[in-house]
Amino acid sequence: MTGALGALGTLLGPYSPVPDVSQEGSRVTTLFVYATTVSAAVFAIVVLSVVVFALRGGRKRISPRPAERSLAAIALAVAGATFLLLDLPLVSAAQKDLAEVYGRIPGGADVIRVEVLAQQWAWNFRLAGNDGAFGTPDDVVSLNVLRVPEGRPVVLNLRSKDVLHAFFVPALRLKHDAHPAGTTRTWFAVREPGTFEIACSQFCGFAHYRMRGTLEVLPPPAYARWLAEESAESAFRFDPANPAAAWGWEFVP
Ligand SMILES: [Cu+2]
Repeated sequence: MTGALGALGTLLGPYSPVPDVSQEGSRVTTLFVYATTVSAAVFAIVVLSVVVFALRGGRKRISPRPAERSLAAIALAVAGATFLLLDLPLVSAAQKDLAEVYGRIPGGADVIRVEVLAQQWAWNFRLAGNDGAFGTPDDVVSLNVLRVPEGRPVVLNLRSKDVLHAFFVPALRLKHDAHPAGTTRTWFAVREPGTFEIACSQFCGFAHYRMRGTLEVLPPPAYARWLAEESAESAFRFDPANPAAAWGWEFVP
């Protein structure tokens, strides 16, 4: 959303129960706050009209025709206002956000690439190691913990081993499906170091509530050090006979 409205998310993001720490998440906060505020206003107008007409009709016994006409006029005004103030701005803002951010996956040397394999009920993460290629012994694989550097774009490839899951990081205002029929893609960038919750937002079986992970955002030098050490360690420990080491795919850029 542009202009003053666009500042809504930036203004209110830090005061949300889960503060927004992502580069583009304020766009989602803006849409959410705007939709909630306008819907609440429309709801109040509708309830107020119903109450006023009920009281007036009961007291004065006015003839039904003018009352019907007034009600129809109010209904038309509310519907028109909803369309002009809620639907149109939301659709156009969402289209703009899609075109500018969510529909455009960043590329280039700066990008951190991660393969995410969801399963009942855990998250598997794979980073290309020191050689920069996926499917090699120095890949860094982790369970339920994703480490990324602050400030750099992180592109995810998501798949599922079994049923539909959804990768959800409330602090990033990011939610994306992972399904077993193919690869889905999304991206994010985090503005500050810290530890944030990863959840599954798609009901995926009886232990769905336990499908949680942690996003650890490190300052870039600490991340580079950690990746280099972990990658060397992975190459050292690599066991080709272990089938758990073999998941992964050709990264879809
Ligand atoms: Cu799940």
